[in-house]
Amino acid sequence: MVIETKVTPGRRLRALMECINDKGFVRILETHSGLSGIIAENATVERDGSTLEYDGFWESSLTDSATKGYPDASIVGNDSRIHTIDEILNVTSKPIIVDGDTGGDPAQFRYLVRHLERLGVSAVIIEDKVYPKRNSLDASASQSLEDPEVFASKIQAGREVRLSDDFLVIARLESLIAGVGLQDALDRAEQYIIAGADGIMIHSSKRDPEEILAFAEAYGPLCRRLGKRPVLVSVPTTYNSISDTELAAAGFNIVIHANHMLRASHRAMKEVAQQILESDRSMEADPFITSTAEIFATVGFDLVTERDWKASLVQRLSVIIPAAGRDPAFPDTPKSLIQVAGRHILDYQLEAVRRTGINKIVVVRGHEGQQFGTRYADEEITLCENPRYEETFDLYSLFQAEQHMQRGFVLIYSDILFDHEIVQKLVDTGEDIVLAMDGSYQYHMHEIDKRLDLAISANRREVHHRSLQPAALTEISRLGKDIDREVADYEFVGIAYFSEQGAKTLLDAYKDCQQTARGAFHEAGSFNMASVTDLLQELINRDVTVHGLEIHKGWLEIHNQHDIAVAESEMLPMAPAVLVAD
Ligand code: SPV
Ligand code: MG
Repeated sequence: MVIETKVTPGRRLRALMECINDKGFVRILETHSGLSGIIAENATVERDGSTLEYDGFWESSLTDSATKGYPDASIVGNDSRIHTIDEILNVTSKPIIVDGDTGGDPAQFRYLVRHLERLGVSAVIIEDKVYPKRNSLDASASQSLEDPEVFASKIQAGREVRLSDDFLVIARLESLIAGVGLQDALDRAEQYIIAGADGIMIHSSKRDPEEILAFAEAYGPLCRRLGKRPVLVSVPTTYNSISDTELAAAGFNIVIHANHMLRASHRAMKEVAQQILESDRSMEADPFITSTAEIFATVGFDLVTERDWKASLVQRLSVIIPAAGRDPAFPDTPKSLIQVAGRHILDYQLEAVRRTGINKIVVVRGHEGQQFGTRYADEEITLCENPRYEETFDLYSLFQAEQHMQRGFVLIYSDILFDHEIVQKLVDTGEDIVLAMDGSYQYHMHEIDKRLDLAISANRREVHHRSLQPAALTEISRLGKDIDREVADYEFVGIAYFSEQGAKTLLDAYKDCQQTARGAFHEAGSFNMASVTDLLQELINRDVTVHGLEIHKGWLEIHNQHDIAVAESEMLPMAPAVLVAD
């Protein structure tokens, strides 16, 4: 809801008439602010197995004025009204009907119509009274009717200036309010319909619906005579014993509950203001007021804080790239510095990582470490050293960056190209240890006889079949190169996220194993020669949950010249870091 609400002005504008054509009648609720709009938009009731809701909103002159503390007497100007309308539009998606008062003079009305149509308002209703008008529900107010010809020309002016027929110009008859009777209302209706009115609103301040029902009854034959039937509108404020369903059955297409949200809040505010004074504190008012948490949720504050939290989480993270090892396929260069389309793999990695918002990037160098030279000194990466790269493996390299792990980190192998979204998705899971897992490895051509980092999922069956979920989270039960390709569910992509807690768990296990591990360590001959996957298997064995996030495509491992050729061919038409491998 709220900022997540997505509708274009044109789509919203058309939705009112589409809904009337679809259902025959629409139920409209008054709103006077963004908050009342959100509440009206989301109100639902279950009845007879279906969900009832409002089809749109009424932006009332009475309640817009009252919200500002003003009487409804043409005092609040159009600019202010439009400001309120815009507030409501901004946080809702349903159609809005605007109470245009008398519309002002034809020139003013033209500008109003243009503005409302551009905003995505579906209809404006103007009343045939003389400016400045007085609210219709006050029996003591003088109600001077406009000359019907003058009013009809105003309707025409509004229709001429609108850009599409979807925007409705509705004429409101005040004959019954002014006490000049049904026949005057019918005569005026005829004149306004001939002038092109898209709808007729018949207003009444009687407690009994009799006179508007009499109008509705005469409206059918009148329209048949005129050969068209503009939509018929009712505002049952005083005659509210009649139901919406009964009004629809009588021929009304739009039923407007015109001021109830404001009146409800007025009563509630008055009572609570009184209560606090009486109790000398606010505690007694608590049962009558909404919790701040619900207000936050209603206006989408929780989404703001959630995003803040995620953003700050990402900003605190480091990326650690162990790049100390020697790859026999590229004996003369650190893997990070392998060239793909004229740039180092590390360049692509830095670019992708920075797109996630992570600024702290740590590279652990070893073999041919001097080649990093000064090239990356200015690039704000931190270099760590693994001088024992010949007698150790990637786990040892990773922990040479131990001081950069504390606030959580992302591990990225030095020989992969990847889409930055993979990193973002891992962090977004909110889990402590999450590995990016490719579920499509079985379908890949692996021309080299490389031993892949494979994984078995504890619940693969549940995530295997087709799913609307763009990314499925699973629990890893086994990880390593010795897993039979036939039984493996995934290939580990070489990107893993460790939250602050996840990093601590990993670090504790590492320290522990450093003290206790003797001889072979999982798939490695010794703890020194262990891979990160060996320590992750150790965690799994210690009942730590290691999650896998299933991804498809978006990464490529550079293992030989063929991989480089594939990467280069895919990059040609694309931005360098947006690589999609298959
Ligand atoms: C409004 O809501 O401002 C209206 C309807 O114009 S009524 O108050 O009944 O006149
Ligand atoms: Mg009004």
